[in-house]
Amino acid sequence: MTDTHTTKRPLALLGLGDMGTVLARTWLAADHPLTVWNRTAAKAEALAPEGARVAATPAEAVASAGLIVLCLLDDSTVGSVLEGLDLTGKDVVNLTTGTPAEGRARAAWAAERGARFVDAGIMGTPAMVGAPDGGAYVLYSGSLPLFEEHRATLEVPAAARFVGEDAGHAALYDVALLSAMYGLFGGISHAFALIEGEDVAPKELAPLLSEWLGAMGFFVGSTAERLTSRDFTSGVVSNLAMQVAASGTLLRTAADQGVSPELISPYLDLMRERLEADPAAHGGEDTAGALTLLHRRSR
Ligand code: FVH
Repeated sequence: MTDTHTTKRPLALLGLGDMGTVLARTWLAADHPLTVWNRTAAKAEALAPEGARVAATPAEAVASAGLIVLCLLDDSTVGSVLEGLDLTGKDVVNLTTGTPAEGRARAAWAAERGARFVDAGIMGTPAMVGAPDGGAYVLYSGSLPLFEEHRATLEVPAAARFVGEDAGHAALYDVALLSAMYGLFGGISHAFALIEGEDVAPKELAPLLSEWLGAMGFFVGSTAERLTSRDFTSGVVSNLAMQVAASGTLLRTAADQGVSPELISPYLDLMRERLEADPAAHGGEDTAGALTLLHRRSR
């Protein structure tokens, strides 16, 4: 049976932290029958006036519905909260952030207990979830039948994107996106550090920085194409040799401004290493070629 807004089946939500509470409120506002449980009971009881049924224990919450949604601190908390409960015939959706390995292990764990399982990664903050045009979305992977059956319910708080039947893939995409975000935050932080102490207000740099980062967004698609083709040289406009030479300017400016290069030097070092390995072969490449060194380092 496909879930629609006219057949709102009950769901249970375990975990009412900042994110879980917002999720609960969006389902309640959309008139979904909702049972909630939280370790700190006051957070669950606060939702009763909005229509939530409050479960005294995780077992009571799990028994109340076929769809069980988890939004807990981490994977070990999921394991401890669900320990010993009867999950036979349940559909478990895990919105708790974890690693791909944890997602796969939790899927196997759920299957052993007779449950269907989907792991998920929430791409958004609590303020973005449930807000019209808030921009949040949730990555899902694992049981496609579960996802399709409950899609309408899952789309109430935020848009849903199914990324495959490997239960580890939602976490993989999630961590990839978050990792890119922190690289971006690092570069932005370095840029603002450079102007500190100068007669430049952060608000003067900010619009130029936003515009520049937007213009550099092409690197996402071009890198994907180069990794697919393994062609790092065709159509290169700013080659590795030039960029390594220019990186000296970045490092000297950081030194002159009294700013540690620690947030940008790892990528600059990687470019230099790629070039120095074989200047003739790699000097004409796009910088995307440098990332081929990363896997070797982690092994
Ligand atoms: N908040 C955010 O911006 C991000 C957005 C992206 C996704 N993350 C992940 O979502 C999960 C929940 O995040 P949260 O923001 O709700 O986190 P907290 O407010 O810290 O709430 C944690 C809940 O977990 C419960 N909990 C913690 N430890 C235990 C335990 N040992 N046994 C039972 N429950 C536990 C906690 O209960 P309480 O402290 O209220 O009693 C909260 O319900 C998370 O994976 C993020 O990475 C959020």
